[in-house]
Amino acid sequence: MRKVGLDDTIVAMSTPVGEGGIGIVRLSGPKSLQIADRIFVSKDGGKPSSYKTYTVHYGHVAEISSKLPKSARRLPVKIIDEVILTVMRAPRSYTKEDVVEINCHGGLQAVKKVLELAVKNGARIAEPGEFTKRAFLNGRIDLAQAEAVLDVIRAKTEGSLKLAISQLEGDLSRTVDAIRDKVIDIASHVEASIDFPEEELETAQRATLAASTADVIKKLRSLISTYDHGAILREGILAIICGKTNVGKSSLMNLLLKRDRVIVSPIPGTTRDAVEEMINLKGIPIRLVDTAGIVETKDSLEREGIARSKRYLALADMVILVLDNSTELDKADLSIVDLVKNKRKVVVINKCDLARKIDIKKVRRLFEGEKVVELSVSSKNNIEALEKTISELVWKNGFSQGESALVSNARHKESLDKALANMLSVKKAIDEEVSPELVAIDLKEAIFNLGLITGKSVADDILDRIFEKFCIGK
Ligand SMILES: Nc1nc2c(ncn2[C@@H]2O[C@H](COP(=O)(O)OP(=O)(O)OP(=O)(O)O)[C@@H](O)[C@H]2O)c(=O)[nH]1
Ligand SMILES: [Mg+2]
Repeated sequence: MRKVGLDDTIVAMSTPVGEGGIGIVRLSGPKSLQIADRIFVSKDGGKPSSYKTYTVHYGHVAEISSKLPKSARRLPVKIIDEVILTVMRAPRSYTKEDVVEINCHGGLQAVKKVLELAVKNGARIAEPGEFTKRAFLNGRIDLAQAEAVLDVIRAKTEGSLKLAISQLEGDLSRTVDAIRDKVIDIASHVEASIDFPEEELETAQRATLAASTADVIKKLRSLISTYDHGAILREGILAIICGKTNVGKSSLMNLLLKRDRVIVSPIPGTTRDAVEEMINLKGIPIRLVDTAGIVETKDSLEREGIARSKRYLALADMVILVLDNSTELDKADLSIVDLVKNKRKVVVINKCDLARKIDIKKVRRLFEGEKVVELSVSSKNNIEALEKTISELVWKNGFSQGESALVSNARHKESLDKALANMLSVKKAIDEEVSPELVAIDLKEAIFNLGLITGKSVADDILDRIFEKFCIGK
């Protein structure tokens, strides 16, 4: 991302590219109202720069002749679109700057023309995420909240949305800042003993510091432990349906997707390529992958498909291993059992509507301690049990959302891990009665690392990396 200041006025299309009911062009910056004056002709005769904040006005975006005297009623030379214009004055706007939003008719051409006209009159096309970046730089939201904006946009399930909104509201930031304040408090005591050497850390003081440090460590550990859940809600999990050919993997994929996405047929080797789709299973975003049945084959196409299945398996967070109730367990089944040995998995015995040939006792022995669900995709029997089992496996340590702040972003987790390492080293130094100078260094680092999360300490390149993931216009 280009280095940009806050002194210019940016413009972007804030709705997705394409046809829609409306298309919104958003301006933000010190010249937003002036630029709007130059491109908007209202029905009420007023000018955007004279409008009150949070007011909505009907009119036209048009090329306006600059030759007319200022006092004359401005006449459009060329009308571009019929629009609704909203004014949100600084500091009560998304960016804390003067913001003008123009609701155009939702065709690409109209929006493009309005954008061009705004640029011609002094605005600059915004970088991805620049509106949100300004909201951060102008102090309306902190960095973790800015990142949550993107999570809200990308939320895959209700659970992901709830988490993102909670972070946008500042729940995580408050928790992190509270821990950071505690570390600052510890650091101030340690610094005092450096500045006044006669106040060398006494035993009693050492004990208090050790206790506060232990408390911070406990809080950090507890926050870090929420990452497993948080990351699942934010990123989803990768679940792979695997098994030998013809056991009903694609049929199961279609059933869980609730639509006929993949081809199902009685011919073994139907699925040649891995097919990935997102599902929402009891609020868990799952990237579900149907794979080619794994068998020994001389067919080169099928072999490539199987190689793909194996690559996917290596990445899987969870495996749904499908066996066929109506056939005996054979070498093909057993070779896959071996492949998924160390994976978190659910074993599905499909086609339970047909006469049993599979040795169920042997299956249970093979997968001792793991979940085995008997079902029939054809008769939709016991599917609810499968969904429940998958959900229990995902939340294997039990989980009820909403009780505390959750960490879901890998960047936040990394900073918390570093801060924890710093604090463990502080604890060790206090216990070993190391000089306060050394303790102070680790404390400073912990404060820095915690500050990275909310953006209290942050480098430009980190900012750039965060905001370039955003869409233009946000
Ligand atoms: N009776 C019965 N037949 C089923 C059931 N599930 C799937 N089938 C049938 O089994 C055959 C194979 O199903 P698919 O879903 O294509 O199997 P697959 O595992 O994806 O097969 P490959 O892609 O070839 O590896 C089809 O004829 C399905 O209609 C079931 O629960 N009961
Ligand atoms: Mg298939």
